[in-house]
Amino acid sequence: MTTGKNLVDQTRDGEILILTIQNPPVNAFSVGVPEGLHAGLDVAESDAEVRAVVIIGGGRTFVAGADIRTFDLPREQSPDLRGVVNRLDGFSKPVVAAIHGTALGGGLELALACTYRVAVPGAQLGLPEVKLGVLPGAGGTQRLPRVVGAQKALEMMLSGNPVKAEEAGTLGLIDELVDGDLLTGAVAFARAHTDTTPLPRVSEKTAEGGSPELFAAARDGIKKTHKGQYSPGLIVDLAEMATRKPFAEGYAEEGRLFMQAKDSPQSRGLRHIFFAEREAGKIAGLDKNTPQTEIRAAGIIGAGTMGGGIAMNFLNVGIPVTIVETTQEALDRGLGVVRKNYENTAKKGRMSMDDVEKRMGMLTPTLNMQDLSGADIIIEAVFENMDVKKEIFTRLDAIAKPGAILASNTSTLDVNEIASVTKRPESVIGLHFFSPANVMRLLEIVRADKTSDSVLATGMALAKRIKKVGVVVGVCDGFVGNRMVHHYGDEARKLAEEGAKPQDVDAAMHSLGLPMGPFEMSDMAGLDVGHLIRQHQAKVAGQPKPDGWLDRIVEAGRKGQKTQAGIYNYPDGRRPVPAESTDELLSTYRQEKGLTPREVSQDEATRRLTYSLVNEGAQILDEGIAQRSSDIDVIYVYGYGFPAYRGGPMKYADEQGLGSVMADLEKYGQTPAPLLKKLAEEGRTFADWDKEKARG
Ligand code: 3H9
Repeated sequence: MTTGKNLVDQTRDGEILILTIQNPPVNAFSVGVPEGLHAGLDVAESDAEVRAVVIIGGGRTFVAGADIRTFDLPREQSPDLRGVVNRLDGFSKPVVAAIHGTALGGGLELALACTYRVAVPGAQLGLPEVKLGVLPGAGGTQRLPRVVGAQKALEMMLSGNPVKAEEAGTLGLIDELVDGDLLTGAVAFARAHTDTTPLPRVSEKTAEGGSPELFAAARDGIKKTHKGQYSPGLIVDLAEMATRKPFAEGYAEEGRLFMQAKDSPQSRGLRHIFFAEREAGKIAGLDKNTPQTEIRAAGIIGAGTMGGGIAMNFLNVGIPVTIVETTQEALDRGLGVVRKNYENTAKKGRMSMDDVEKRMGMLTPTLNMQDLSGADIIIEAVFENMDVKKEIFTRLDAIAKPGAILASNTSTLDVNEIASVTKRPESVIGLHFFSPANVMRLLEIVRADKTSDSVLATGMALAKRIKKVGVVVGVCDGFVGNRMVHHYGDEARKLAEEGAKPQDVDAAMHSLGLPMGPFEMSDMAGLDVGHLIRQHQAKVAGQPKPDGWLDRIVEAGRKGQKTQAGIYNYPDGRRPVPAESTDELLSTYRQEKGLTPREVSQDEATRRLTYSLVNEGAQILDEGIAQRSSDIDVIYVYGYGFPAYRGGPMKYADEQGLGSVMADLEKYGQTPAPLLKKLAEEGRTFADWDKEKARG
């Protein structure tokens, strides 16, 4: 396609032609890049004085990959990376790829088609396509095994993780590590190779180490690491071809399979999450230059599982933490757990014992809340009780220094009410971490009515700094994630009442790729929590004591995993085994309530459960509790195990078509939320709604 667009600068250093790709921020291979490279190669071909070419990225990086945004375009409008790669492979003069920042995906494929590669220390080289549900589609599956061997190539392509230039050097992936200025080094390297004949070509090499056992093990491995996913198997097949077939054959097959993978719903789901995660960091209506509080020291109230886990996030990035408890015993226990977590990581070889001590050395335990007076942010992480939280915030108001951020890790309570007991509600925010807080990447950032822009912006920046995915949510019972999960749990309970076995309800969600179904999740969280809430709500409303089948399970002393018995039995502590007692209890319950059990198909269970999430999600959007439907997807993928390759519940609904989602909701007796109904009737999607809202 000719667009007239050219994103590549041409300059000369004597007989070396320098092509600089200028497509900030990451020099993605967009329309205008191939045009510019071809124009440069035309010059190199026609000008006898040009003896070699250097391709380099302008700004902070080499090419970070094909432009993912163009994957939805028709083929003829897409930037033709394979065209450039083909030309480079047979090019008559040496071409040197000069790499800094990242050479990822199509970026590394571009470099692999060049004659030579040089890089600065610290540059990263990788083929992350698997993370987007595709496969390297511009020769990567055929060239990488020919350079680094089949085993390392499989490892890189299946993990998607890059290697640093230093390691790339030992693998033969780069020809020289450049100390000092990259362009100067690359030009010197090119100059030293102008007379080399014949020019080395990766496509002419043989891929080493491709034993049948290696590929059999890889096929076995991906069943666990990439369960239910489509592209990893194709990557293994193509890597095997690289070791067995002529280059041209494997390359042609790669091109065909790339298009197939790119057009799969799994890739659409993963691409959606890639952009959704980045979008979630943008807060509508907030100026980019909003001043932020510098976080140099943190305070945490509560050294339980949550408080300890939260502390670890700060310690991991070098922010010292003061942690407060009410008794020495609780403090010792909490610190013991943090230490043990770090020591376990050290045992696995992922950190040194020195690092363990360094981190523990930055954690100051205390029984005196007054010791929090120097903290820039204080996070309360005590149990969910409004009175206790209000008391803590009243005290904090008197202790915390002016400008300090006062955060609550509440998962359900009204942050406005908590803020109201302070004289500085603008400094109060909710930071809802997910358990285990040192592992789970999601952070719901709760914006209360009076939270200032600066505090909100600091909360989002802090999320990034402690390597979480922050999503802004509004105040309501359960915020976004738990509010939706509440409806999901209700639907699961109803399915069991209607006749489904709990393990079949869970299996329905496994079939969608979730590691846990709703009942396994309830058992893990503890059934007593919901039971206590229901009892409390009934008491407040003056209603009789709740007597659902889940209440009966708790009353029988089965609180979930922690008592080794809940909806399931846990003979080895962790693995759920269906419990006959639950079946009997359910059967008695149905009889008492006059419910006639019926067959519930897995398909019905999957739809009802998933759409209960979607329906509440639509309501949440309508109320402005979430900024965009893609934020809800990020929450469900990072906080609740919804498979990224399905794109999250809202994207999943878009893929099914909102008309069919609405029809199913009605068929199964749920009332579609007004927004869902409206979009369905107009033939639109949640993604359309997000776009429209972003336009204002
Ligand atoms: C591929 O190459 C297929 C080929 O094999 C075959 C083709 C035939 N495209 O992450 P950041 C945007 S598949 C379009 O915040 P960082 C990103 O959305 C591709 N846009 O920065 C964001 O936009 P905004 C294989 C892209 O410094 C902005 O750039 N490559 C792309 O934290 C900044 O990004 C990959 O999978 C792209 N490829 O991280 C690499 N990449 O400002 C994907 C980024 O509007 N990218 N953007 O929100 C990354 O992993 C990270 O972005 C990177 C920088 C590490 C590069």
